[in-house]
Amino acid sequence: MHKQKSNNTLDSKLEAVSMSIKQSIKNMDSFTHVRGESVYVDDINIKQGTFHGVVFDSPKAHGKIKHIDYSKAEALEGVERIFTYKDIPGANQIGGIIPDEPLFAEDEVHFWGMPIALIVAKSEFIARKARALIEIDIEELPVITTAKEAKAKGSFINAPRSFSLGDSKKAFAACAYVFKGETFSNGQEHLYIETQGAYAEPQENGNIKITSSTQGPTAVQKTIAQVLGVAMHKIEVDVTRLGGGFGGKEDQATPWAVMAALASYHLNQSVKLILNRHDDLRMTGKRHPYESSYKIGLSKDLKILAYEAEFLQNSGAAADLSPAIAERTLFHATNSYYVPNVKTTVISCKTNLPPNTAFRGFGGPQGMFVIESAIARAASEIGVSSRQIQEVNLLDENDTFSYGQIAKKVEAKNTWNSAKSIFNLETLERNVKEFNEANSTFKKGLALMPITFGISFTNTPMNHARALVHVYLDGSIGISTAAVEMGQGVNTKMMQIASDVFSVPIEKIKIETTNTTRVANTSPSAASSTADLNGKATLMACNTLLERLVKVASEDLNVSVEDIKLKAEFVYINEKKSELSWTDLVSKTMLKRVALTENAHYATPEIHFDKTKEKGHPFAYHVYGTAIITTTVDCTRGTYEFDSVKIVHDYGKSMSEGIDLGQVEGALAQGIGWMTMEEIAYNDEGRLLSNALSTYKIPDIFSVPKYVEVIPVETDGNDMAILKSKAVGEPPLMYGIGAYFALQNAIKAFNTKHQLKFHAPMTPEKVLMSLYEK
Ligand code: LUZ
Ligand code: MOS
Repeated sequence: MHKQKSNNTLDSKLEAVSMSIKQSIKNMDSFTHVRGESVYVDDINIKQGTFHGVVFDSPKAHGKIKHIDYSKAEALEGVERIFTYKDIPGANQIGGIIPDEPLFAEDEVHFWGMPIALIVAKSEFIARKARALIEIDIEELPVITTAKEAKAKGSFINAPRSFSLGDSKKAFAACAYVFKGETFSNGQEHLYIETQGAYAEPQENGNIKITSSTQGPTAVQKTIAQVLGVAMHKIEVDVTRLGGGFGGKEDQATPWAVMAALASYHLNQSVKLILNRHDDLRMTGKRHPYESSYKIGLSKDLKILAYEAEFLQNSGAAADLSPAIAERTLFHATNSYYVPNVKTTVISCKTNLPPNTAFRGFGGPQGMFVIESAIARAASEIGVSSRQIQEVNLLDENDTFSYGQIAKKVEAKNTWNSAKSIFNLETLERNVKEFNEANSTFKKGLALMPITFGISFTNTPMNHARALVHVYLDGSIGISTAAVEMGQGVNTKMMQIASDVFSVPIEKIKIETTNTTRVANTSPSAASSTADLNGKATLMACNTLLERLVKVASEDLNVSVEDIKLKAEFVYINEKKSELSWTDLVSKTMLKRVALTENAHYATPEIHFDKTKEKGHPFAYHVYGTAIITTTVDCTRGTYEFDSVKIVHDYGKSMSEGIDLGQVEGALAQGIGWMTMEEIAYNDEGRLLSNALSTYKIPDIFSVPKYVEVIPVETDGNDMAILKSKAVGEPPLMYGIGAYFALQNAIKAFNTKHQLKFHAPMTPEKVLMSLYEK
């Protein structure tokens, strides 16, 4: 408690200091990135004698394994050994939330791409050749690929969850308008540039060190220990950085690390396992497709009085993180709107797809798409614009979310109104109208997209982190946290914090690899919370060290502690520079035998949630914003461009403006991709058809918006955010939802007979069909 307090006062002291570096700070990883020197798992210098693994996976989506013949593969020159479930000394189980997922299939397969065996050979090439020699006989069972089919057959992951507020049934009776409808949003491939992979090295006494491309080093450590049947302390997991994660490595980096560790355990040799792109696309889960239905009720003056929705989540063949993702869908089902009567239900449906998993937004985007669809439908039926309905229902201070949290420091109306005035919405709308009147083969559409996103792991116990800070004899600093750098710039933010506290340049600070022996029992880097949780812990550890150093300085200089400050690598007494430098102070502290190392633990205060009542205060705070998206559709071809995306975003008080802008731009492109072009396709047999970049289109330089402008909304910031700099990883992805509705508006301008569709992504093919539907 005491530490938390001093923490807050220091927060405000630091504000002035951080102003100076926040504008100019670059992502410190970019220096090695641009020179090609950044190290990923595949770049590690491997030990002599290292073996290479390739996974043998199921060629059918559902069935009983009748027979597997490994003999030809085993006989191939250079093949060392093939590992199956029979070689597992502990539990053949990797399920994180529910124990329903084997590492290797035993007698049944549940999805196309399900791992059955690991082939270990002298080279990856040989292992791959051996894989082609394995013969398998599967007796096929019925395949479920959609959530609706699963529901009809009673195939579920767990029990449904429901949130409710007020009395929706009663409220519908009092509504002037009531509309019902259905929506679909498809999955999304993470397409991290670095594919899944791990490198396991045996140590003495049966210990194993694993370098993994994971967002969750502890999940990897814990699961390896469980599968090998050994204590966690025998397993060390180390992460330098990831070439992208996006949620795809929160849980699903684990199996490959476990396989490498298992082979290394048996062979007492180093084993490297990196999925190639094809294998990665086929074997790993993606964003969950959702089939949903809604019922929305409005008053004469367009107030949403009641909203009901049922979300069918296509969870895939095992739970993975699906229950947590389903929960976040409910948390964000009403997006930025206050709805007094709500009843939402989510059902995790078990299908024969690879287990779907975390993806930036974590079920939130799927929930928001449904209420935005309901609003668009209502607007079209009533004969008003969506904007009119959105605007009168925006969340206000002290409104209650359906999960019981009271909205505080709400910026929904502020960002909305700021976006309207700063970007001159009237002019933008007039331009669209005039363009559409003057052009018959090209049409423009415009949509507004407000966002409200809750920050914290919805599972309260996960909201904690630790930092281990060393000040070395020469005044340089080393920091270890649970934060995994995956391109989001978290390491740079950690450096900024230490640089602020000690007033030393960034060059004196090193962020160490994320390693389970230095920082243990960690939550994954996820939920947009990594900088907040690990940053707060880093701040606490640095503050404690600072207190100690200042005390030594006060004794040495014979002045009181209150008069001392560290500034630009010198001790200042009452704002006047003394002779005592940072380096001298550090060595004096050492000579006095005062500790120059500190470990701090941070746990988000105030948050709680009661899953039996489905009420509580799960989020430290919310992030708000509003985007205005304009598109031009080529009505001959059905192709489109996004002319501009203009955003007013709630950064709080950004501590790293360039990094945060990068997060907004990247998330926006990813959200637009999900809504408009990325089309995952499985055939009825459960085989992934979009299994290469030739059949799966992600946003490129030609398809990103021609113009993106992001204006920070002026706020006081929030003390629960690190240095008042709000979480920025996930929230802006949901601006992309506006792209879908901008396209519908352009289509409507061309074809008045067009019936609104809520079936994402809105690919050029679908646009073309809509343009000419009768
Ligand atoms: N991961 C998780 C997340 O385990 N819990 C969450 O609430 C969450 N939210 C967003 C992204 N990842
Ligand atoms: Mo996540 S979707 O790993 O924050």
